[in-house]
Amino acid sequence: MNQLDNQVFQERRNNFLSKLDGRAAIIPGAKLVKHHTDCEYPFRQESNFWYLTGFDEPDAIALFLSHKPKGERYILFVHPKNIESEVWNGFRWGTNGAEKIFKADKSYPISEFEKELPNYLMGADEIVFPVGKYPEIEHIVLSLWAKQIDNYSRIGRAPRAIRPLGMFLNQMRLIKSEYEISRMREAVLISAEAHELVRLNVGSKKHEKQIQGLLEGFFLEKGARGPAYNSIVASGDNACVLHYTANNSELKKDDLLLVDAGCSLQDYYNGDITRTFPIGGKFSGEQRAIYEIVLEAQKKALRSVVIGMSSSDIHNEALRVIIEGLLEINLLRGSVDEIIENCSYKHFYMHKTGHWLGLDVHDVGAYRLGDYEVLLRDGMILTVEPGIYISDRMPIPKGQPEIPDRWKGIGIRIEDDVLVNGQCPEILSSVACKEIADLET
Ligand SMILES: [Mn+2]
Repeated sequence: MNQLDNQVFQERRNNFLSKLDGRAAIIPGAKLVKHHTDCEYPFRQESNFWYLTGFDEPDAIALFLSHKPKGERYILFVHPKNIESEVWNGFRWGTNGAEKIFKADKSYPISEFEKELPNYLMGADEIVFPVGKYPEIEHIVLSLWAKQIDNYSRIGRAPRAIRPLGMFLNQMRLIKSEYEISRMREAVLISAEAHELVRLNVGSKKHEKQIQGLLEGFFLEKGARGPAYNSIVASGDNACVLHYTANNSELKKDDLLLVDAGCSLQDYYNGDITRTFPIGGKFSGEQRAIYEIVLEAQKKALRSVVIGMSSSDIHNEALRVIIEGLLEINLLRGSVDEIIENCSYKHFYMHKTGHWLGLDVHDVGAYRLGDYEVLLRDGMILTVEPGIYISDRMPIPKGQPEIPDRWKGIGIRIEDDVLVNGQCPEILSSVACKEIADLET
């Protein structure tokens, strides 16, 4: 780990520890997940654990102890050095590396977690732990806590509650630092370049899988870990399946191709971009009409990514344009307000217009706090991704017209990644073309 990265993680830990204010946090890292028999999926560190440690090995556990004096606040439990295991499965940092390179105040082998935990929890006001996700660790934490509560009547001190981690970390992760913004720029740029590569080479490809290969090969070539999520390569009617990841159809030149894909960097920052374009290089009249509506909706929504607006403001901007557009071509009937009121647009547009983006593709952070909308602030990064999907899978809402066949099988989404920057939203994914003139050949 280089000095800059070390400083970044150190600052996050200091900030987190000050928010803990007398509490002890127990944060497990990710485990390897079995794919089949003795083969595993590629390791993916848990995002909160990564955010605070930068430590990329499985099964580790971090303690953050804001009630302890300096020099005893950051504890890492890791796999110890073991030459035989390392010959089979690769290098480990061990407890020495955890202390020297990753700056833990103290590190132990994972097997000592249960033995060491009581000392470290002693004196904490509350415990911060992600309940319900790590049964083996939770069992240890809860039985220890039960003992401490039993002792309360004798010694007058025990953690009084267990609180969720998100209360202390989500807000920090939601606002991206300059360092994180630069990492996000890189993740999104590689993702956008991959979309360009796909569009420019679609003519020589015959199958959705080949497009997936092109995208994901490019991610690896650029030094990313791979796709941030299962790439969606959806031609024709497949695009009306929102999470279509089978990618097993042949490409037809009269169809549109919807590609929703982004890369994940070595340090897990993610891009998430969608483009839709005609495979044969020319939109049909119907495809063009729908594309124009989605593009206009997306541009309107993008303009509202400014300080003080909320996610639902952005959604409503896009939604109105989509409904107006569909009214104009007689795919909807009624007034805009009435259609919004009774949700009779949802057979065409059934998702929201975006989400936070960062270390998680659907990044942490609330969109509402009870009755209040979370308002945009500088340093937030979100996607803006309206779409229209015309298929006969969904029932037609009461009072709405039947869909003529010529419209069916058109699925279009346009998704950019945007940094909130005062009154001037910065579109990080603008390298990927979306104007009709650029998509037609
Ligand atoms: Mn998205």
